[in-house]
Amino acid sequence: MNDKRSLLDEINFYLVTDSGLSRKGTLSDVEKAVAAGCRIIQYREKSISTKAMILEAARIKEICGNKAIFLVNDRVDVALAVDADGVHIGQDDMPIDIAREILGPDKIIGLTVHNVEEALEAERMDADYVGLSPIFNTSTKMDAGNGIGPESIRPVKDAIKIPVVAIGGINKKNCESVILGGADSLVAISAVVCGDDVEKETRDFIDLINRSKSLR
Ligand code: 3NM
Repeated sequence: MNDKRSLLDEINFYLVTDSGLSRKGTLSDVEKAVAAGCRIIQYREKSISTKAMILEAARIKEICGNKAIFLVNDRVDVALAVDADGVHIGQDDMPIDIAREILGPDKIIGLTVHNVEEALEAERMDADYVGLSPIFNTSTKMDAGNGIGPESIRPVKDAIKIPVVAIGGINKKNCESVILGGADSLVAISAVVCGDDVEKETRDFIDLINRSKSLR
C-alpha cells in the first residue's frame, strides 16, 4: 500500500506545473507550492526531451518527499523511470486499464473527465480521483473547450465516491464557487505560476479553499 495515498483525502490546492507560463521555473514553483502546504503536484511537461523530463522529475520527487503526492501527466514511462507516486491521464492518453496494468495497484491514477458518464466510467476503471474540466474558459490549454460551469460539479460529485478535482480557468475570485459547487480540490495554473510569489499564491488558495469548505 502506498502510504502517500492517504494524502488524497487531504488535498486542497493541487499544483500542475507549466514551464511555458512559469515565471520562476518548474522546480522553483514546486518548491514554493510544497513549502506553502500543497499536498499534490502534477508534473505536466510537453516541451523538453524525455531525458530532460526524467532528470527534472527526479528532482521534483525529491522536493515532494513524504510531504506531497507526485504525479506525472500522461507519461507512464517517466513516472515509472523515477518511481513517481502515479500519473494523471486524459481521455485520449494511454487507456486507464493498461496504465493500471503497467503501474500496478499501488500507484495513484487520476483521469480527466468532462461529465457524469465519464466520471462513473473512471471510477469503474479504478481511477483514484477524477479531474473535472474545464470548469471555466481557459487559454492555458488551447483545446480545453468551453467551460462547463461550477454547477456541473455537484452531479459528478454525487455520482462517485472518489475525489473530484476541478480544473480550468480557476482563480481567487471564482475559487469559492468551485468549492461550494462540490469540488474536493482544485487546480489553478496561470493564477499561481504567472505570479511573482508562488508560495503566497498557493497559500492564498489553500486558505480560500479551507474557508470555502467551512461554509459548506
Ligand atoms: N487541463 P488554468 S484545462 C491542464 O480542460 C489543463 O482538461 C485542462 O490552467 C482540461 O488554471 C488546463 O491556467 C489548464 O486555466 C488549466
